[in-house]
Amino acid sequence: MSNTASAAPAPAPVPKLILGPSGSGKTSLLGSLSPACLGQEKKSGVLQLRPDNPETASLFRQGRNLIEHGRAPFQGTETLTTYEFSLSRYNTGLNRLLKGQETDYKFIMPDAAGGFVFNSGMSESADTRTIARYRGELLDILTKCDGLIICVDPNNDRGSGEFFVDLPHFLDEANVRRLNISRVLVVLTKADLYVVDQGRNAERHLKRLSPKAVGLEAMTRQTLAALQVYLPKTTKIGFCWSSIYGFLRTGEPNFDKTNQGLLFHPNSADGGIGKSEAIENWRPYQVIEPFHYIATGEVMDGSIIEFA
Ligand SMILES: Nc1nc2c(ncn2[C@@H]2O[C@H](COP(=O)(O)OP(=O)(O)O)[C@@H](O)[C@H]2O)c(=O)[nH]1
Ligand SMILES: [Mg+2]
Repeated sequence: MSNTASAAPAPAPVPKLILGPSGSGKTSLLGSLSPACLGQEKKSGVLQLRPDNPETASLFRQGRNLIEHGRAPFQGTETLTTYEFSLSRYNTGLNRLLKGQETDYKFIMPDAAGGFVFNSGMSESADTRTIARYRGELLDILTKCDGLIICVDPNNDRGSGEFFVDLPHFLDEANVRRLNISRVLVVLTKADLYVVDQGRNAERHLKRLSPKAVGLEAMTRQTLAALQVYLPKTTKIGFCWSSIYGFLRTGEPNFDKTNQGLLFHPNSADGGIGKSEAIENWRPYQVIEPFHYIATGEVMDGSIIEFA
């Protein structure tokens, strides 16, 4: 065989990791990425989403029902689940010359009930062996990954604290000195809820609120500094808003506080609206952008404020 060299498999892509306190909206964000990608081909250019394990395939299937049912149908995970998926981009222009026809980006998201990931969240129902294995896997991904998304719910001023104390603790206990992460993105989830009192002004109001200022307050500047100890000086840190429900064209959140779901959808109590109208109405706010940024380093539509 003369061309064995060219037939060698491409090296496995370095993973990107998604973390965040329990209840911060990780599963919802990932579940809604699937319908968001389907509906926004033009916006994302040529990004394609692929589940890499059965759990993720199932989550993506549930995600495609989001509009039909009007709410994120993602139950809290009872067990430790690791979601794995890939985003691939068909390169055009200069990128195509430099990187070839397609680039694959691999993402991993550990998810579990009750925080779990670190000491303070440990569930009493899980056995120590499971916890040890899980922590080992997490450490392995943390030390390998080159991009990190941290989900933070800015509406919850109590929930995130422990997580941000525990993450540096975890690294310290494991004797980690430096992570090889080139980009960290703090995603402020449930943005619709943060401005829900603004009515039709909500989307406009949100655009004026700095995700960096709100993000630093939510996670505190000190905990960011504690994390930065483990990051190279060159690591870029970004902040962005995100909402899986998004905003109607009138500017108000497409979120019904009473029913905890979309304002209008085919199965709503008042008889609902047609599916195509519901799809037309559903404009998730910056759901693709965080993943696109962590994968490529490119900021779509000014969605992300970079810090470092
Ligand atoms: N209003 C609103 N609620 C959200 C959004 N994303 C998630 N939620 C809700 O927040 C809760 C926790 O979300 P979940 O994805 O389970 O968080 P996880 O524990 O980090 O995986 C659920 O009740 C979701 O429906 C959002 O963009 N807007
Ligand atoms: Mg979850």
